[in-house]
Amino acid sequence: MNEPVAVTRDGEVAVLTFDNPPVNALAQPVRAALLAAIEAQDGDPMVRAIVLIGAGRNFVAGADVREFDRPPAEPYLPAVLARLEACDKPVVAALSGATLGGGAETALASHYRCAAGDLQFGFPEVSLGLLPGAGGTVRLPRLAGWQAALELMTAGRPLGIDAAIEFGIVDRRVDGDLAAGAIAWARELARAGAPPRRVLDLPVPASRPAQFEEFLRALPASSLRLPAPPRIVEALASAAILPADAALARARALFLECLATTESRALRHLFFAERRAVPDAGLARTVGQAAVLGAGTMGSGIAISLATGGIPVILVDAKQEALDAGLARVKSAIDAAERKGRLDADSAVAARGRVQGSLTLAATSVADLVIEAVFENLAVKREVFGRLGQLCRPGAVLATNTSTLDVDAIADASGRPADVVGMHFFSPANVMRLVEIVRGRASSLAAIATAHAVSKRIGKIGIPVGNAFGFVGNRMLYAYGREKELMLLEGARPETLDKALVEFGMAMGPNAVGDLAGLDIGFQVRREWQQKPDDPLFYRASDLLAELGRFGQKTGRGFYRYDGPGGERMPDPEVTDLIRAEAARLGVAPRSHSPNEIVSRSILALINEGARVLEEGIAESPADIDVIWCNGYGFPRHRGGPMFYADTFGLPAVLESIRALGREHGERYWTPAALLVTLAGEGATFAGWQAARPAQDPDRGGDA
Ligand code: 3H9
Repeated sequence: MNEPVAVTRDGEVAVLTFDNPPVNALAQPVRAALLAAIEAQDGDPMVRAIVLIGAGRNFVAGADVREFDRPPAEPYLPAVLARLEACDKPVVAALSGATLGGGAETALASHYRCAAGDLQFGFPEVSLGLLPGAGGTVRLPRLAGWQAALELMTAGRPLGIDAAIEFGIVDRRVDGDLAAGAIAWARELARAGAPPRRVLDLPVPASRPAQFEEFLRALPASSLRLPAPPRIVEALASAAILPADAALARARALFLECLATTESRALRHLFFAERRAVPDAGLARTVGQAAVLGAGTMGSGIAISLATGGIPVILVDAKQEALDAGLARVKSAIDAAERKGRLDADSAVAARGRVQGSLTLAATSVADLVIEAVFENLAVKREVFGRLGQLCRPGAVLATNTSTLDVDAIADASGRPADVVGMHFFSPANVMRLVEIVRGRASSLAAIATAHAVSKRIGKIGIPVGNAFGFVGNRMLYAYGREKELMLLEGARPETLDKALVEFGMAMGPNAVGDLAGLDIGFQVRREWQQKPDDPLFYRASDLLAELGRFGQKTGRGFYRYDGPGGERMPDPEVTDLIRAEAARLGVAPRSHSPNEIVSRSILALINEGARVLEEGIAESPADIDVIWCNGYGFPRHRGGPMFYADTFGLPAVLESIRALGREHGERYWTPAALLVTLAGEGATFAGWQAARPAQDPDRGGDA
């Protein structure tokens, strides 16, 4: 095994190289080795300057997040960085790639900073429910000022090299070999007798006392509900008035407070759940050319993702008009990404160059991966796959983007079902990161691995799911939505339901989501759904509005109306009247609902269905369900996803609440899932159940 901090010498310059793959995280052995190396080099009379650098692409991506769930182990990072800063010889940090969190703090505790062009410097702690806990809140403002520190640390977005230089964080850019450039500069500094330039010795920039209060008030309500953003502001406000030592201690205390919160545990859970390894990665086939069938919103969204992710794509549609519109959507999305700085000019040119259009299905014959995104109808999809089976070259992976149809029935029509998988993207596909990867009965391991590898390559999170109605996400959505539909019939207003669930943390209320997606879409799905519950109340409110042509935003009316001057969403009393009359016709007695009841019924329905999906093996793990719901359906990340949330709530309490709902509303929808009953009886959790299971070997069928 490599030394976690390798020490080499280049004349009078000692070079300390972080070497802890994959991202040089500051795990305990790295901290211990850094401390020992600094002490040794500081005491060595032959050494006149020190360079810190990372092995591989990154300097240091931060603290080792895995350690946050274990008892703390010395030496702690703040103490190590204090020793680094106290070093009597100039320390030059040579930054590259991910220089994040504790890595950025290590850079700030160094005396001089140079960087390569690929630098990503920032403080992503906020996305883990944390604040910079090793001096970042005290050191950064001394270089970059208060406003920059407030913005960088509450947003968590990293800076590139130009901005880092502009903010005074990085002193110089090194083109060419970073180590050589840093060593030459360190030698220059040593020979010129340059002193250590300690950031903590720099003057504290002026601040207005109200500045922090104003910044806090301007943060979105969703940030203020989280533990970290207000504490980040508090740590910075303390740094503006307290002596450095006291400010460091205050920041550390706030960091430890954040670390202990359920919200931070939830965010850390998602961090690892979202970085699931690609299954059978070695079997993935090379994809040099893709094709997308159907140039509608979904198809063009997928084409944008492929093109910006580096995969050439042919967008195919039978109609010239639809193809032109699709290609225009692709171009305008890439232009917008360039305008907003999400793509640099060269990458935007390259992405535009990767997209071609075609009016003929035969164009798919050159593709290694075909993703079908045509009309959601089994007969149409089977016909398309029949032709793809003939046209596509052997080994090409054929993916369907169906959201509810039977992947096996589609695969069988191709005549080569081993090559077929589902890739269920979420709309807008160029924005949403989730892809459910559906294994059909005959899908080969290679086809599944290819779908996962492509998802990762284009920056998406691919989650494996089984082939059952609605897969994981939409199946659970039906349980969640069922309750709000019943509450609508019981007299709850759409806006009241939405408000309660948004306050719980959902990105949007379910009625607003329905209007955005189009109520006609679900209506159509339910018409074709063979095993739909035989219940006249099931989704009756949505179906009624769809029958009346109120499809949502696209028709200006749905659960809300959108016909004001700015097209903004407004409550519509007419909807309440319509649903009330329908409820009376169906004999549903009106009642009132507290926000608490709205949230309980919706979220408990979701959890109970999640437990069923697990017990049936449709989802491989509770963590997969959490990733699906947080990335595809706007479940609040700080609650960790429905199954993590159930664990924090306590499964016995979840079970008892479901039973209580059963007593009140009948057991038709409120029979607890068997898995939930078992786990609650054992005092166990979903996470514990997962950890105790043998490695998954789902029946994936097919050959490799
Ligand atoms: C912090 O620093 C607190 C401080 O204030 C100090 C307080 C005292 N720890 O994302 P990838 C693993 S908080 C442990 O797929 P990419 C990851 O799990 C920390 N492991 O690669 C995966 O493992 P595996 C602040 C980590 O190239 C592998 O590395 N820092 C960590 O797409 C590859 O990850 C952050 O929040 C970590 N810190 O992206 C940075 N980071 O191979 C978080 C990664 O077993 N990291 N791993 O599946 C990132 O943003 C991205 O990983 C990065 C690379 C941009 C670095």
